[in-house]
Amino acid sequence: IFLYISVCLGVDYDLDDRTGLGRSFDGIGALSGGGPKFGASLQILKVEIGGDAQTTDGTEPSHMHYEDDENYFRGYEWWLMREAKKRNPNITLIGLPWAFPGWVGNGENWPYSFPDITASYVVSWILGAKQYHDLDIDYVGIWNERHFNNKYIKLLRYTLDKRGLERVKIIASDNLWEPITSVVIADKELQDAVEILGVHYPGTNTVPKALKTGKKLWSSEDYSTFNDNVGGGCWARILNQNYVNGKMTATISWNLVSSYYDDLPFGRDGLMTANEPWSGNYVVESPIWITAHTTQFTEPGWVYLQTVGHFTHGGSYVALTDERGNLTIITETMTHDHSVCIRPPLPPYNVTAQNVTFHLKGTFASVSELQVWHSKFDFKTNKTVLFQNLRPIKVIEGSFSIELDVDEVYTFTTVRNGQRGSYPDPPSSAPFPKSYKDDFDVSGNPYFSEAPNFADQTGVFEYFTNLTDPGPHVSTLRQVVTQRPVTWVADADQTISVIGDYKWHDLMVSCDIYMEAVHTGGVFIAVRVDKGGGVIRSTRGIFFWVYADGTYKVTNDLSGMTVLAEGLSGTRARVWYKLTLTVKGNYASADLNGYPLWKNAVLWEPRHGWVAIGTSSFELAQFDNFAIEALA
Ligand code: 147
Repeated sequence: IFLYISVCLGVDYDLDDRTGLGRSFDGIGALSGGGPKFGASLQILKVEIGGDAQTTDGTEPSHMHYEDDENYFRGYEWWLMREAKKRNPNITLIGLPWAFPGWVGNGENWPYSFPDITASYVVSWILGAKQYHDLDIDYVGIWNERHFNNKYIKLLRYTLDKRGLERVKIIASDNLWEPITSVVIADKELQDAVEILGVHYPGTNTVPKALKTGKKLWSSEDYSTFNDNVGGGCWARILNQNYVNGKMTATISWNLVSSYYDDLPFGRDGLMTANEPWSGNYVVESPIWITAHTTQFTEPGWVYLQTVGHFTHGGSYVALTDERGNLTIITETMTHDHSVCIRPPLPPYNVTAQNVTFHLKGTFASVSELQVWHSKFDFKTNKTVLFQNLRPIKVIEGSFSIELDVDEVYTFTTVRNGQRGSYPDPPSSAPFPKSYKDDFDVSGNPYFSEAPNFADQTGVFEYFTNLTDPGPHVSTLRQVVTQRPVTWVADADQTISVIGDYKWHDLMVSCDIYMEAVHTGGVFIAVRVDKGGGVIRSTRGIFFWVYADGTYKVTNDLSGMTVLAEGLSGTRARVWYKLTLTVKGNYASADLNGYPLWKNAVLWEPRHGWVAIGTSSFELAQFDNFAIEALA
């Protein structure tokens, strides 16, 4: 009877500002978009400060490959930030390094031995953003999920101030709550240098000490969950509960868009998917619409009410105000199994259907009507609805009731300009073309420094113009990293960029190659390449190498441990050669400049994988007239 009454009559929840407000909201964002009142309407864009090293699904180029080098037009992040600002001029921008070029570490795999060099390197990136792209970076981090260093953080603050960048604030330390929290508490100077305590995958919780610092608390990286409807559920739960449980006022998704090959690590762990540049197909997944439930009806600078919390029968609610009478309430009733994120483990809990009554008090007592937006995940049938505009709800004498089912998200808001937006259907999905060519001939200043569809896994491959070469190889692709970077994970000792369809097994690949390292140079083309990302060192495949010492090799792995064949090739540096590798079933063969060099190498594993190009060490080398004919 009690249960019956509680379900029937519901439970009451006050939304009240008379006893003061909660923390100021800083936004919802994603790593590496925007758009006021359209789709996800992101409020924060966080990007990697490229460090020439592997950082999960590939490498991103540094603005300073070498000590005497500066270029603020590499990679895709500048373009991305500019496009984001066009859509939302107020979007908050954050930069964070995962890795650093080798010279920053001066030979050590460590960025803090010469902290002044590291600080000036990072500040250069912020200055370049302004000078070349008119982008104001708002926040900068230390070293993603790696050690921080007191002296470095203070020096970074000092260097920013000295260069007129007082407005750029520091986030630390993009790892766990500790040790940064204790160190900040113990060191007054560090306290002044750090603006935000940014933590990764906090599982919606904080620690008492972090609250005691009085700093803003952010979930500066979160989500990383496969973007199906359970991923949407994860995102809905943490967006609310990161504040309710952990007083975190910003949540940033790793990642923004899954625009990398599905078979690289953490495939489809983005808010949406767009990973077929050859077809143009993309999929707007549920996390986009879950984001909109908050972002379309709030702005950074709005303030959470203190009266936020958990519903009696599971789920949570938050409420925010602009302190000028507007009110936005977001509820979520995600069940455990439909909202598990990649990490940390989610302790069991129960959610059931329930009737809730909100009482609007204080400033909000006079609200008479609220706009209603609704999502409901249906895991049994295909009746999931996402971000639907329902009829406004009347608020009678400051109160309204709503029947909440499980796995639902509602927004109740005084903000009237939310919109689902519309867009034409994307092109259909299609496999990577079986016949593919790139001569890397890009006229003028190409918009991107990297060639389409190539995904660098160690080293950086860039468009290059041979100013002194009158011949056919004026425009090439060049591997440019010449020293092992200060790494984030274990990059290979070789450089490698992958391309194509992971399912390919029988194919012919050809490429013109040019070694620049005299005597020590080496380059390869490869097929059936089976791994990328953080495990790149153990990648296997069929690798055809030629060396500047006049030899060739066929190996079964990138590291060259398993040699299938070797011999003399007569190859040397500073001469162009055409390499052709053909693999069918259990046999491989290769041509050099159109003449057979070796044949009938016997292959067992891997059975399929990407195509790749690369070099035998961190060395300069060029590639041209790349071509694939996939047979199956
Ligand atoms: C994070 C990284 O910061 C991201 O670049 C990306 O790699 C992301 C993928 O989920 O993961 O790093 C973590 C890797 C492992 C754990 C936590 C964060 N972990 O095992 O707890």
